[in-house]
Amino acid sequence: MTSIHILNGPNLNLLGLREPEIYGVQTLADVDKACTDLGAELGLTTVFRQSNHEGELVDWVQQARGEAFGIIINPAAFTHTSVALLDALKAYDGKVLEVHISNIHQRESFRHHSFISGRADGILAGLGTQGYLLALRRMAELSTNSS
Ligand code: CA2
Repeated sequence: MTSIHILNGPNLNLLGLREPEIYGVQTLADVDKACTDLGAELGLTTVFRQSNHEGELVDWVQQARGEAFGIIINPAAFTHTSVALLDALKAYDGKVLEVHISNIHQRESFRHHSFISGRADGILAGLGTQGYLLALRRMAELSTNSS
């Protein structure tokens, strides 16, 4: 089975518990379950992880080498700060899709720049948690058609 690793950055463990006006009411566990269910329909296995620690996310990106067809990543605040995560993703040879629940371009100017986008094969922002599912559908498409 094709494996997709879904990585989530700092504070996303609070999803659904705080700031529902920005991030919605679904918890990260809800998103994990929705991804597992859709993945099963699409013939993909999903590994869903969250960390508040930059180094741990870097380790997980490195671990995905040779294990995962693709990485779906919401780097959260590390989007705007992390060259380390960018470098790890550049060393990864599979597909990378960057997801943001909110539309980062409609928010404060410091959220407008992403270090990750230069490596991402696609970017989804402002689609709520549905962005994860759309990214998964895109991974299914890429794994069968490669374009
Ligand atoms: O829109 C997104 O998905 C973000 O990646 C979320 C990050 C933010 O720093 C990015 O600019 C955009 C923040 C994740 C924190 O998530 C929370 C969820 C609920 C309550 C508090 C934080």
